[in-house]
Amino acid sequence: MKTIKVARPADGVTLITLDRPKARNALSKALLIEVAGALDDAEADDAVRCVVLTGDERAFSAGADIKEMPEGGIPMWAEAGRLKAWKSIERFPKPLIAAVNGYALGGGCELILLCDIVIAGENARFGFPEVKIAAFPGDGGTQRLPRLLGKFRAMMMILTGDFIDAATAQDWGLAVEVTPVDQSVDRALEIAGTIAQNSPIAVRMAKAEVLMAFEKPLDESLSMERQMLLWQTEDHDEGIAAFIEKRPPRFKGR
Ligand code: CO8
Repeated sequence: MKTIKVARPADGVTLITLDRPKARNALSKALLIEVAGALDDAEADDAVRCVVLTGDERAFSAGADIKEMPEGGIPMWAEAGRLKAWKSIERFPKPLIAAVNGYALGGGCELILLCDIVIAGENARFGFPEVKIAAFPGDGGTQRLPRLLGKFRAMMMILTGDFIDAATAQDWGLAVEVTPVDQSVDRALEIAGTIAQNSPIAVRMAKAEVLMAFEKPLDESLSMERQMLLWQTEDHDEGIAAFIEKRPPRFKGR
């Protein structure tokens, strides 16, 4: 049975909806593999410029599927299928926008940390409750959260397991905007639509560059920025020509 829904609500935009409402969209292995597969499809399809990821109004995702956690043997985080799926999501090169309503916990929050823009519905609750089941974030949370929020806020969330609300998430920089619950997906789609108008190659390079800020020393990433040679793309020539001729650009992604 499918655990996600995939739609194309607007030109250039794919919408992936996590669809295990009865399990609060817990990240079963099957669901993670389906999300990774949908992103692989979106990557391969030149017509897709941006992807929005969402859950339902009660939960974006309540995290790793606790009912799939083994009592012994290979720990869940080291299982090959899950690891491959996480890697695929992590490496998705096009913009990924999260529209988050309800709970975004543990692995669900780690999934958000792999997104590029986060829109939160007013009822969103973000948290890392792993310590409450004698675990800790195992899909990047201990590393990405402090890079994003700083040490003290990350420690507060990870060590207490307490949730933060949408307003706090926005204040701390985990969400860029807060909307009424029934508008978060529409707002994310609107942003996706704006991104879809831009040159796909420039957007892709810009995403890669911004991510470097979290991964590489400044000298190295500044040098990479210069090396990207964006001005040699056909789209850049088209962008300049369109500006001078006062017409909309026709980007081809080359
Ligand atoms: N996994 C599996 N099932 C879940 C999960 C989950 N994470 N969360 C909720 N469910 C299920 C419940 O068991 C329940 O099922 P059933 O109806 O069959 O009893 C159903 O969803 C509805 O749940 P609730 O009745 O509890 O719904 P509420 O709306 O009252 O509460 C909460 C929602 C707050 C989300 C609550 O369900 C909860 O606290 N869930 C657990 C959240 C959590 O601890 N997440 C972190 C998981 S661990 C993780 O993500 C990373 C681990 C990495 C390393 C692991 C190494 C071992």
